[in-house]
Amino acid sequence: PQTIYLKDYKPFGYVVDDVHLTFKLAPNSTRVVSKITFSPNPDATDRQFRLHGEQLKLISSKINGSDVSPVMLDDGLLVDAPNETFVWEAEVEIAPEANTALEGLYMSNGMYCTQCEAEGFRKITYYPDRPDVMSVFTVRIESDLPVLLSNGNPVAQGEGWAEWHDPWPKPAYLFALVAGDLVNHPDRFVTQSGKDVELNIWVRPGDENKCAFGMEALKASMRWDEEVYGREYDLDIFNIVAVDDFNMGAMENKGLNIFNSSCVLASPETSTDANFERIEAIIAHEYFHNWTGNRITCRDWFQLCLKEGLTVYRDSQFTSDMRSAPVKRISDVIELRGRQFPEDQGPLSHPVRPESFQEINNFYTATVYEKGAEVIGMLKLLVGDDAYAKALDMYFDRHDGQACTIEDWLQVFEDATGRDLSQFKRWYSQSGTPRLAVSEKFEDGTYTLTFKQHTPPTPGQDVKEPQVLPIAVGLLAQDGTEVTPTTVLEMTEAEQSFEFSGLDAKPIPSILRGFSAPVVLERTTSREENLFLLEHDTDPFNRWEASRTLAREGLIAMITDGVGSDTLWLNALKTAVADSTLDPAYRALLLSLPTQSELAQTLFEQGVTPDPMAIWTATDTLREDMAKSWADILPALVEETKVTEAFKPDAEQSGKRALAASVLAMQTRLDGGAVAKAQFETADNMTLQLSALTCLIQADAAEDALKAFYDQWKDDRLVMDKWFGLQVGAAKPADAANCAKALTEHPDFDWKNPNRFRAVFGGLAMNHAGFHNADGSGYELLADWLIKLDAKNPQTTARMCTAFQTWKRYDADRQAKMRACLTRISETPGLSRDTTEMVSRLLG
Ligand code: B3K
Ligand code: ZN
Repeated sequence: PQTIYLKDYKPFGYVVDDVHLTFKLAPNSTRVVSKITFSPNPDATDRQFRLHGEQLKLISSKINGSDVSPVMLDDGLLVDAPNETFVWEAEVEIAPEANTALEGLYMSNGMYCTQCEAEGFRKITYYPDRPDVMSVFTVRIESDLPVLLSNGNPVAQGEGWAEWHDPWPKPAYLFALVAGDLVNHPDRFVTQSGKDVELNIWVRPGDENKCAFGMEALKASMRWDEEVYGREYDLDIFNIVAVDDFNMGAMENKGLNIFNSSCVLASPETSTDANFERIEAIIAHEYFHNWTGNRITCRDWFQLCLKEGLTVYRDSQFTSDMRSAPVKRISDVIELRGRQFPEDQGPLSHPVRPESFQEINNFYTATVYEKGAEVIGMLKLLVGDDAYAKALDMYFDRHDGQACTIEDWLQVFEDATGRDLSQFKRWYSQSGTPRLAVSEKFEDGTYTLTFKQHTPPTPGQDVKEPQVLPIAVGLLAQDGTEVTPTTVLEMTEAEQSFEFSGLDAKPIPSILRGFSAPVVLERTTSREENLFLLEHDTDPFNRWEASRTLAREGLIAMITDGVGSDTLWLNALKTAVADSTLDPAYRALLLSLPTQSELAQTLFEQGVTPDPMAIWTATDTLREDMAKSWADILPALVEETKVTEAFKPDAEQSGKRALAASVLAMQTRLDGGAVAKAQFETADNMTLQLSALTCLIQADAAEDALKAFYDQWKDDRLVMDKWFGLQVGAAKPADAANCAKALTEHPDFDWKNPNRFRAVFGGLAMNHAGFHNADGSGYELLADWLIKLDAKNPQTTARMCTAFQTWKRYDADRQAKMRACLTRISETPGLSRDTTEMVSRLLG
């Protein structure tokens, strides 16, 4: 496969003045007629007229009304074109029903829909399918289906057809079309300047009772973007469509967002609190793209973080405002460490702005998204809130309607603040997670913190330069009072010291408050100091971090030295968890343990080969000890977390249920599942039902409940995804692969549906000790199915190959087994470009 480089960027030889598309829909023979006006691009030197196109049957092509005979290429066509404005017309035939890759125009349960980002439009018609080519689109859809949707505003419709016009110039990746037998959940929104916008969520008949929450989230997002960023919606109508077969979460097509049904449909009976929160965030994310992504888009795909990092940052701000800011921050850091750190520390490591790729779909990663958002958070911390607001206003002002780069983005900050951001820019170009070592000194009333930063080599980058690190620090006195409130230290050197003078006694530092930079803090803090911070830190993040560190260190000691649970920590944590003045959601996070994968990574970094089974056992032992030693506080926690009002998926109730779920897990260890069984039987919402079922599975007492759950929910696809996923995810290590295998033989295992495939195999990959079971059965099963899926759906296959990204952490035997699986995948005849690239990077 061909490698594309950032440094090779060249503008297209022509600009597109307008696009007219007519779709004559038919499952196996859809005709797409295009009429596009091109003019020479004054900014380009190369006037080659080459259009992208894949899997298209060209019926006819004309320039200025005369037939032309293009040179047909593997990935498009080439024609002699005039060096002046001209009209290109083409008719192509495509087969949506045969499209199992779910990219381009495809069918899902009788409904037509599209997914064009990143390079799917070229499967719809011949076009310069690149984000810097922007145009106004007019679309005519001809079909007998009752609902026909595209971008922009509706222009006209009649029996069997509809026309849409999108006045905002956009790249082809934001094009969308939907046609189906759909019903809508309608609403309206009046923008801050008084414009009335029609809102709809379109779903399959039967799902209309699952739209209300998403609609509220949409309106809240629209209001929030006006209030916080001054961004108003810009069309007469905003449509959201739910589709069952979708490769990712959702897509921000202009005026017509398309969602994986799992990311928009919600009801108390079928969705957990976590589902509700995720849906709210994704609806916000896609909506926020209207400005950060659509009005201002990316020049090329290397700049993906320009829209994704910023939009993730914005959606996390939104969630912090809607719910609890500390809880959101901690959850984001758990995610970052769980998904981005392993990526950045393994063979798939790449910069936030990659410099080359073979298949761009492989770079919609935690690094581009989540680390990309962290970079913006650091920038805001460094320049301050006011300067951030000023820079953003300038960004929208200066670049509206353009396709931009990271250079444009940073320039705005330089112009707004007068700062030189050339060193900061390394965050976009250097891959890997910086490690930050700290030492301290106290002398004559002056406390000195000395930091050393170091980023280990990553693929293609052996040497790293120091990065700008905003390090938020607070100092506490021995009695727990704060002597120095949070101060942001700006580290720019490889090694740098910061002094705090005028202190009476040596303080206790609270370093990297709020996780102010995405680094690994290498500080051997004594157990006493962490216990102190767990009790006294005023920064909620670092208070949580202290407990997490104690948990991790305790578990590592149990694994490597065979010691018992850290009872001092368990007691301190018990006090915090019993403290009813603390937010229940926060307490639930306080008592969550580091993941087994995180423990494996820590051991690996300490030079110890992680044994997944030993990690599982230590975790299980600790949970057992926690349940036993906290038995006396459980009844009060049960009382405190009872929700008596009607179900609401808000921060308050979901926090209580989150804490209650942890309590139930402890109770189950003590009573074998009696309380969980009762809860399962009486639960009137999915959060309670599922937490009970999880406990029963872990107590080996779930046989009846699993059957009852199946009977109750067999007709609800999204709930059945949970049923599939939970069984594998919660299976005992030795059973996980067998469980997954048995489920693949279940009649409801529709493996071509990405949600169902991910339920089973995502569940397996997340079951650390199960996936890494010593006999290699987890690896083999996953490899078998990845090979099978690749022939149908390369994108989802390639993404799931990341299950192997940590293979170098483990012992020689496991490494050999994983390498053999990866090699077997790579040797599959006809393997997709997507999976080929992933496997070759993984094998390094
Ligand atoms: N921009 C889309 C993701 C497209 C993924 C293409 N493989 C959704 C989002 O980030 O909002
Ligand atoms: Zn996005």
